[in-house]
Amino acid sequence: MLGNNDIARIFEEIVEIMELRGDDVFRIRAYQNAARIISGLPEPLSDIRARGGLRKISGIGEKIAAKIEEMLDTGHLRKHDELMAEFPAGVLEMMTVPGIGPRTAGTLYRELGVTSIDEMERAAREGRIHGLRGFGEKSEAEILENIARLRRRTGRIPLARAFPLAQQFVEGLKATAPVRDIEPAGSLRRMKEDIGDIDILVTSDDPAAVMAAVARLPMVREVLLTGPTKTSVITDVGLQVDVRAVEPENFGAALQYLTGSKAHNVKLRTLASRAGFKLSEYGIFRDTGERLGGRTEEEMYRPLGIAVFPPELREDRGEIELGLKGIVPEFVQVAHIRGDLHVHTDWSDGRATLEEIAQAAKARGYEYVGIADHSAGRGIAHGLTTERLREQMRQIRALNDTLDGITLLCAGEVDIRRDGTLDFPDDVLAELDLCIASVHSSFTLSEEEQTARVLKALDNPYVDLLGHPTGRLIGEREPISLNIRRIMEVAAERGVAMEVNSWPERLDLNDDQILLARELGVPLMINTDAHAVDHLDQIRFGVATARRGWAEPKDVLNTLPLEQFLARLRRNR
Ligand code: DGT
Ligand code: CA
Ligand code: CA
Ligand code: ZN
Repeated sequence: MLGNNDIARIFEEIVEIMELRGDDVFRIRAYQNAARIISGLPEPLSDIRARGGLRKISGIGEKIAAKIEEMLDTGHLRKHDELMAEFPAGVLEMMTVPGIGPRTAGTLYRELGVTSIDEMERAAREGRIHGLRGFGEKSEAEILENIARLRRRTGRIPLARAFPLAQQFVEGLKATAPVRDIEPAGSLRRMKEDIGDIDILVTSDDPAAVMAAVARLPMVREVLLTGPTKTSVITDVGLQVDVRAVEPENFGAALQYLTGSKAHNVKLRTLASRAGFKLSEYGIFRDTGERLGGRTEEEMYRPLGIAVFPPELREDRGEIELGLKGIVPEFVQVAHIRGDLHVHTDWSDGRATLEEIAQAAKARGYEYVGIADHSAGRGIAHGLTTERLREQMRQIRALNDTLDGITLLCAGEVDIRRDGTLDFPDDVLAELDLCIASVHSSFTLSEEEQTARVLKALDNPYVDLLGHPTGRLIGEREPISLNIRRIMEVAAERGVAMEVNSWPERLDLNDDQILLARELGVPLMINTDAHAVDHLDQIRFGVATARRGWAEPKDVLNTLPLEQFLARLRRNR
């Protein structure tokens, strides 16, 4: 059963293809109006039809009404299918490039056989466009420039950058518009590591006022579209934000729908329809049309006998099956974390002093915090020599005597050299409370060499934790080639923990790898890799990633009280 959004989208695609074909503008306009009207309707088209109201919607004529009926009955539209078959899908996508309208896209397709943005870029680079009628060298250069602009605009953004932006929207709208409920949905609510666009859902007594307020927010650079219940904007960092207003009694339904993921929704809807229910962004219904709920997310799942899983886990990785049994495990939360073990200070490349870190950790309710400055092999990071590390350990132990309610641990982030040996001698490693071993160089070794290198490091009996195991930097550096399963098997066997590094560009291990680590019995630690006091708050991104990997408190060593935590370290086992 298609919802209003689906039907509006189909009409929008018809408009795009008719424009490509050069069809009559008046015929096109009918579809354009239909899409706009439908996306603004407060009620499902199926309901409107059921009470005979389809043809009474202002602006919807007989022809459009019949097409809506066809879509409601069959799930698709013949005319749409036929039109879609006329052009490769990539040609439609070409029109998402700023400045590329249907006329340009159509010409490039017909004259040069160009069927995608990539091919369009290549044609412009090779100078094949400026010979065509109506195209000069200037328009060719503009095409390249606009493709680059689009790439910047549609590039996915790391969660940690999108997250504060969403908060600014929420705070900004609360301050300037009459919002009641307001909640980010989509991939941001699921805390996915990168975000395509931000989806925000609101209820209000005056949705139009909220829509107007969205366009006035200071971080908005461009308004893409604005209507009575939906506004889409581009922010100054190039990220799109969609704000939708819904009726309060539909809030849970819309939140559930817009949180997704798509895979979770598709599975849920299939299951629902087999059991004689229908789910949409307007609520949960029986086949007879009776509405069972939709004010809260809980109301959407309860009639199906499925327990509600936290948003981070809604990726169709087994949560629906487990929810059907009524089981929702308790997943790790920030409040479970009793200490951050990977913190840099001004002894190496960090900014804060030992005292500042101790106080900041205590203020966050921690019991312990691990000072993990770099070893000397990492020239760029003012790494510690053996002598300096011993001096730091003396100071930490002296400081602990003066501290109340927080314990500093002597950790150390020792470099794994290219040959797998470590940067500090064993007798120094033995004096630490805990040792983190990390790769910071030779990122391009083959999988065989890289795996052997890390396994060699795990041979050292003092290595308690493998730091940011894959070394990836999201959007900057690929993960090193590792046989991660092999590494995990060895880590599990020896009781070496693996890190969930919360640094926004790292999130390393990632969610999939955390799932694997749990399956293989590898203990985890969630740390921030903080280089300043404020970075300690980034723990939330590591915790969210761990939740996406289904981690429970028992899987995460630094949820344990100090004594038990120390007892679980490899060196003390
Ligand atoms: P993003 O924006 O690419 O980071 O990822 P999402 O998950 O935020 O995706 P988005 O913004 O395209 O759509 C928001 C939610 O809407 C998505 O999580 C689930 C729902 N949704 C989107 N497309 C479909 C669909 O075709 N079927 C169903 N059932 N739900 C969909
Ligand atoms: Ca989204
Ligand atoms: Ca979206
Ligand atoms: Zn590191």
